[in-house]
Amino acid sequence: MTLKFYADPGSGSCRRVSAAIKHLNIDVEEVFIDLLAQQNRQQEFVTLNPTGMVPVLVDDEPGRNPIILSEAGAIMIYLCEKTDDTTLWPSGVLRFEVLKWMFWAAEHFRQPAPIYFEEKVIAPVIGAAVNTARLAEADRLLALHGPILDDHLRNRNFVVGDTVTLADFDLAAPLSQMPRSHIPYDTFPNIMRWATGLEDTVEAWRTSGEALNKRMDKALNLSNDQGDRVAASGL
Ligand SMILES: N[C@@H](CCC(=O)N[C@@H](CS)C(=O)NCC(=O)O)C(=O)O
Repeated sequence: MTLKFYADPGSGSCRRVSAAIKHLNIDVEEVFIDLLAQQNRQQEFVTLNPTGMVPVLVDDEPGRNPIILSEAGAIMIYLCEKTDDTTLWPSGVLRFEVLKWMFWAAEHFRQPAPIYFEEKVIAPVIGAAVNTARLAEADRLLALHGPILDDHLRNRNFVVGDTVTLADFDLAAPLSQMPRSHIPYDTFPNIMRWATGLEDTVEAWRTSGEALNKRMDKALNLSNDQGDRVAASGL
């Protein structure tokens, strides 16, 4: 096996990659990086990714130096190119549409989700006061960017074209922690219809979501001192 996928299944960013791996039916060796145990801070992992963040992919083919990639978007594109996929990563002008939405997801749409997660999930676990100013900023960002995606999805089941692409995974990932963070995406009916449709029709997306929920349920069922580890983990 040449591909090693370093991930914690509780992470929405890892979910984007694991859904792509499953959808493309790629054989990888999964290496569990337990964020609760701070394995992402151990030297061996930081050597792979100096940011100390999952996911990471290592492609170690004989006869050349290993390719080490972090950033879920880059990893997903790499895997599509490696397998000559043109479904998740379509060719021609659609590819640039996909790329546009992936950049927009990273720079705009995904921004409020970690704030909600930290303030609504982590803060209560560690007994910290909720930072209402941060939540207000998250609400402002959601009110700014949510309508853009909601309008785009008005008559669509997928973000680009008529089938699932990497743009869907990148944009749907921040909804992954919604059962816990209660970020109010449900004020956007087209976003909710599209997200529900993805869960219902894209098996790889559904199963990666089930794995995430299972991991999070276990992670949050913790005693208080372990709660500090959740906070430090950045899950
Ligand atoms: N920009 C990165 C973000 C990855 C990320 O935020 N990973 C989180 C888990 S969702 C992580 O590893 N956090 C650990 C930490 O911050 O210590 C990507 O798109 O892959």
